[in-house]
Amino acid sequence: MTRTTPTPHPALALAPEVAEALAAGRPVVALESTIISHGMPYPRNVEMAREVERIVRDGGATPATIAILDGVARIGLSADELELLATHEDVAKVSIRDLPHIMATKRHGATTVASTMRLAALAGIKVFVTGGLGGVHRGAENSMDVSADLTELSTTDVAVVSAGVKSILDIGRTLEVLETLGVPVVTFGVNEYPSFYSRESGFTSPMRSDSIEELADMMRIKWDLGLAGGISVTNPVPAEDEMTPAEISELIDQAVAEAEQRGIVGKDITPFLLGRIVELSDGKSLDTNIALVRNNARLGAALAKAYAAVAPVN
Ligand code: PSU
Ligand code: MN
Repeated sequence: MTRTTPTPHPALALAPEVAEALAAGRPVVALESTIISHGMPYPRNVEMAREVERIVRDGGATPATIAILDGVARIGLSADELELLATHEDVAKVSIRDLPHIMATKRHGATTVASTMRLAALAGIKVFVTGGLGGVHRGAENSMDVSADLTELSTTDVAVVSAGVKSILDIGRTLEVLETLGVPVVTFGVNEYPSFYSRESGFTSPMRSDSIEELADMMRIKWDLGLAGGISVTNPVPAEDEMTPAEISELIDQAVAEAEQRGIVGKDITPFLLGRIVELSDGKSLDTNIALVRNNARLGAALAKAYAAVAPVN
């Protein structure tokens, strides 16, 4: 049987190795860039970006970091381009609605979970690794601040590997919205839904799987049934790297209070909170963040390989 692969959307610029891997039906893992430009300080951000690509390669898959450079949607970046995203002072945070504007004005943009998912899907990539998902913000019952990551998960056929939802967000309401949107939330290897920095959240995960092959089967079955949208694969931070809720929760409360006092709203909230938590924890939260992204890259590469083995031949 010969495999023909869907042609990537013509507006995208694929790195040659990514194009070759996709054409051959080999596993590819998408990676986001907001985490580089707006999620971590330099130089740890670019070190993390390079290391995650190496982990994906060591796991037998091709990494494809996604960003907008000079208005072009790029799938797979060079080392110099990762450095640019980590250092350039004018890289916009680009979620779904920002894509047309950044592309029309030919600027640089770092893509969030939502926009990375969409561009990955347009390229034909089915597995995407990140750190944390956006979600329902605390106080969203008044502010209506709900990340477009959630609506994107309801429509775009990509499995997103994350370490859960940070408690800078309202985890319970985020899980409720994901249920309403028909998004499977499946946690790998444990019953409790993790909260990014911690393996605990106080919420039981809606689903659990102990096998990567089973996760790949969920992807195949969901899309074969015509159930549009993604799957949130949740991978708890390794125990040796976690910060307990007792360690982190006061720092988060303080950062959230400061954001409120300073009137920070909208897309600036998440980068502000992440930066403040790194400062307030003397860098410990950054170590945890990097450790959980590494861990997700290992699972994502294995999942991309397992899915390539069961994916339908087009
Ligand atoms: N959580 C992190 N690091 C990040 C983000 C979330 O630990 O960098 C980024 C992701 O790109 C995510 C985005 O998609 O923040 C969500 O932002 P918003 O709430 O504005 O949609
Ligand atoms: Mn928001």
